[in-house]
Amino acid sequence: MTKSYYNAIQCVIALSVFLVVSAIALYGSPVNASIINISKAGTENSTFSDMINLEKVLLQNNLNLTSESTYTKSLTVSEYDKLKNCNTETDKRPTSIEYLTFFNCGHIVSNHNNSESQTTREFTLIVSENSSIPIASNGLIFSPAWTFNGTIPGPTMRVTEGDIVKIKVINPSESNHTHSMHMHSIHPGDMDGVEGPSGFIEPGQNFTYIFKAGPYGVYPYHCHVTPIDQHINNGLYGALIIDPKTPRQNMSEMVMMMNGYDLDYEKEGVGPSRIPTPEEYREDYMPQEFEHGNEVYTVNGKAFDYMENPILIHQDTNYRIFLINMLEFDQVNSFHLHGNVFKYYPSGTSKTPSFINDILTLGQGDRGIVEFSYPYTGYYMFHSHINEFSDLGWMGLFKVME
Ligand SMILES: [Cu+2]
Repeated sequence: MTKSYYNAIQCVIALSVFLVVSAIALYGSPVNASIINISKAGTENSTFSDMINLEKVLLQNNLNLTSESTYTKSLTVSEYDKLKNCNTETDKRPTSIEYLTFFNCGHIVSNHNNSESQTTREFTLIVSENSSIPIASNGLIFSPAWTFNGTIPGPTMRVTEGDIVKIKVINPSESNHTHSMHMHSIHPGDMDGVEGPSGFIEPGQNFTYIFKAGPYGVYPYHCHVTPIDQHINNGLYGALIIDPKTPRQNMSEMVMMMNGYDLDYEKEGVGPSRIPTPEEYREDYMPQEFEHGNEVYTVNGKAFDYMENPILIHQDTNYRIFLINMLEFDQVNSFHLHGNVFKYYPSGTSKTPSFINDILTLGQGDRGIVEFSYPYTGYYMFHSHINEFSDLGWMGLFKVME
């Protein structure tokens, strides 16, 4: 890390300490404010300063984590959604800070058939090819970005295993390209976003993807129209969380989507999206070498966002990260947590961790669940251990308080 960054960190720390002290003086102990009843999660008004937005968000949502909660009675859909911190403002476009804890659980339609109840969750994703996305605090704007619902990454859709999921993807008539949505997880081929109508939503058209959610886990979704690297680089992707019917251990949860931006993709040329023909090969002609590469790397869309706005968490408290790698052009990405180790659940498809580590290396599209608790207070970095990526934006800070 460069000296200027250490200086920046010191400034951030000094400013944050000042804000915290001021907030405590004004509003009382943040520790007391953070302990709220599970049944009130997501509805309690924060008593913390608005100046530290993320702290407010996390304090609002911090559940009582002193017990190792297990669930013996079955929860209603609305109880479970409250526990999962589902945001009711499904039309809202979260900022990159809000994105961390912003779960869109869709519009719920419940059907009761005798003793069986079936939950259907409906989502709408509207494509834009003309979005402007702030990707760094220095004023850098990614434009024109292609987005689902106006943000990069697109909305985090959160459902429960067994739910019927309906995702309507609208490609407006102003678009110049065909798009689609391909989500990982189990579903029929005609809902896969590749072949047939699900794979080619032309401008002015829409398609509704319908599937029964399963298995539980954490998945990416993204446009699957060729050249896919262009459609992904421009921003058409997001996270899909399928929760188990019986909840995981209760803890505060975050989404971290690792991505990058090739800012001059169009100038460098679109592709490659095909192999050479036999004639081209015989004539010693090979398609142009494309040198696509990212100039900016982030977690959740904006470079250095969580360095400039450290994420407040508490000592001896459990946290869960749904971590997804949507980086294009680089073979791998990594996640390293300072001063700690974490449990890792590949793809989140098991409740038993596969290993305990302080670093995780993921290929394109790979993802999983990270869980940890800090025994000591202090500031701790999390970042790609590929230091080029860190220097170009992919680093953040946890501020661990008592
Ligand atoms: Cu597309």
